[in-house]
Amino acid sequence: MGVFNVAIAGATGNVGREMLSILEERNFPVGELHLLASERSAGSRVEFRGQELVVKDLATFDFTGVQVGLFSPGGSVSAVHAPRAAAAGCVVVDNTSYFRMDPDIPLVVPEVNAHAIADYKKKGIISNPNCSTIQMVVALKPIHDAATIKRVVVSTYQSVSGAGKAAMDELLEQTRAFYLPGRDIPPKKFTKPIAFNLIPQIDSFLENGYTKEEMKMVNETHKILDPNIKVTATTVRVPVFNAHSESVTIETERPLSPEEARAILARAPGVEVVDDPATLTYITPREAAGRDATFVSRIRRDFTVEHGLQMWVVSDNLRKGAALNAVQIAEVLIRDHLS
Ligand code: NAP
Ligand code: 3JM
Repeated sequence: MGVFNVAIAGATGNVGREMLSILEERNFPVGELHLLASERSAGSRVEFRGQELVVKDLATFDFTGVQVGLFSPGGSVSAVHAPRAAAAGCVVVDNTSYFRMDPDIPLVVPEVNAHAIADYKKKGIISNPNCSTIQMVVALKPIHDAATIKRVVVSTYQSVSGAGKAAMDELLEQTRAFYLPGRDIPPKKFTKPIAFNLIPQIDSFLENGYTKEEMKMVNETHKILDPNIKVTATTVRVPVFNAHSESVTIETERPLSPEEARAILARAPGVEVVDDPATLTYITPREAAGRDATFVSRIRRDFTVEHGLQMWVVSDNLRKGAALNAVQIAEVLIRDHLS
């Protein structure tokens, strides 16, 4: 396999910077690397493999000769520039929600539906799912294969890094100000103070009473895993810097004991089971941050239904929830389609 010219749009952001680390760590066969952002940070310098690269303005960048685009510049920006890159022959892996439900654009988690990547040919764009969906479907897939999931009830505990770098600063500054009487840092990225608090709203509200983030989990799970699974979600922002946690309640058609589920999950790709109540062994977001796996703990029976399971699922939202999943998609793309 040769090398591929790569562009990262949104390279100065939380997801973009993680993309750079992951390309480096996984030794992705990068030829030329173009770092793109808004005109605000054009001209700034970012290091890759020990070399300083100058950030360029996405708005004026010509994608001719670039084979792979890793995009996370926000939905309205991808809406304009992902099709423009695709028209120049660059296959885009887009991290925003903008194209996810387009029937001609595959929505991919490689452990679950890598086969869908072949559909990139329709529009030259592949969508990366929402962070909360990705880690949930990685853990649901092996259980669905074994016992057919009928219904899922999920509540999330989502870290602030998922809302961008300014949101991380907001948590840090509000936390510091908490100890300095008279210094109040009003919310900007969030609707309410996030330090020493939690907020049961992520993204905007829809007419059905759910938030967009909640409906992303419902609709994206249908598209990636199975439209027959009933899903209801409550998504909550918590004062954690990195890694999302989820309480997932599952009802299956066939019986599956917690012991069987634990064994199935232990051999599932991308999953690490961390589960032994006797030794207080379970995962927390601080332990999952910076790691690649989707961690599953607290696997137990839900006694309120005939065939029910409960589990606790944690993963680094900037890695498996965004940049790592996108790079894994790009790895399959170059191996199976562009080589
Ligand atoms: P962030 O830390 O705020 O970074 C935003 C990035 O987008 C920066 O590089 C910024 O460049 C760039 N940008 C903003 N406006 C732009 C424009 N008009 N033209 C070109 N570049 C522009 O946010 P983030 O956490 O990295 O998230 C970025 C996007 O990725 C989100 O909006 C979301 O759609 C998506 N996302 C997806 C997931 C997922 O689950 N798949 C998770 C998190 C985020 P400057 O430095 O020039 O401002
Ligand atoms: C995660 O364009 C925007 O306003 C970005 C909003 C956003 C999204 C999204 O809808 O693309 C912020 C954080 C996501 C996402 O992954 O769905």
